[in-house]
Amino acid sequence: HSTVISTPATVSRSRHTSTFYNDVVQGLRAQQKYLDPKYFYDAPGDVLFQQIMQCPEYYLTACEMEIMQEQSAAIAAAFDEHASDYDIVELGAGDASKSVHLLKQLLDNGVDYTYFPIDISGNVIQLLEDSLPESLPGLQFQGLQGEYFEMLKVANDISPKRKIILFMGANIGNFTPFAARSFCQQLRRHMHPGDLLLTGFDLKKHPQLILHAYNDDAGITREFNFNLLRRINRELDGNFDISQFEHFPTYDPQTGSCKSYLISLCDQQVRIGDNVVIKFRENEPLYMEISQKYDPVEIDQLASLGGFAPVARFSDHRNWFSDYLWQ
Ligand code: AVJ
Repeated sequence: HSTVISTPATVSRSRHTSTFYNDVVQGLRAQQKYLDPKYFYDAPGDVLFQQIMQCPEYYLTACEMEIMQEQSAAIAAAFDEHASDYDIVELGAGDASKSVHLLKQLLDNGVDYTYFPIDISGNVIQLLEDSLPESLPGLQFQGLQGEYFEMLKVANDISPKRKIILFMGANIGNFTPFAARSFCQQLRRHMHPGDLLLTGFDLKKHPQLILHAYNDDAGITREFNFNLLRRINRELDGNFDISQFEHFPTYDPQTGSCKSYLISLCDQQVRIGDNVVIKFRENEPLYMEISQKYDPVEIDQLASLGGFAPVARFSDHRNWFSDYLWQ
């Protein structure tokens, strides 16, 4: 059991015509320069993100881990109350270190399901394929490497059962509230009657706590951001000089928008491959990522605008993080 299903080779073409290349060039040529945070997750990026999740400042992982460890029985009961004969699909599964508790609970309950972890990182999916047989003996699973909706269709083609979709780790925070709304609407269109969605939200809390989570003292989050520039240098033949950029995380407590930037420290030119030269002005920001924070009212609004009805909510003891079950 070790075949990862991934996007057909026609989609990832040679160096200068890949979607990665096109997205990077489009973002760097924009009036307000930006990069897509999904590209953080190459092999070194995966390692750095693992380290972020272990940072004392990055409370999100510990919060959701607590929810999964202590409330898996309640979550499984909610699944069975609102769905029957289902599989589990996880969008952005990562190392699945939180969801394994829930998966184990379902196995213990005798639920007959297949687990479909979906991730943009082929590296992550391969690691899961290698580790799951040991961590969860008897689990039926199929790793899917690629984009969420494309791979959700693949999961539905493989198995006709209803799907319970896990979208944990506050991954939804990587969308602006506007984009989160259209993501939820799109996701709902890819779901069938009787499917459920369990999604994790990082909640608004003291702004300093939030800012610190994205500005850890060891500088791992900074390295995580710089790694994307290094990836561009490596994979797209770029020549970013990392020492000429500064990591600048921000949090706006009013809107809940936590954004990180890399600030150009001087007027400079960056070359990508043979054909592209990007000019940066001194102090010009390169927008790297949003990690949106929500309050419960905003989450209920998002559910209803997305076409979902809230079913249950599971929170950690400090009420810093919630996993919502929607139908
Ligand atoms: C994986 C998107 C949930 O936004 O908190 C962590 C990524 N970036 N530190 C987040 C991230 C910087 C993370 N998500």
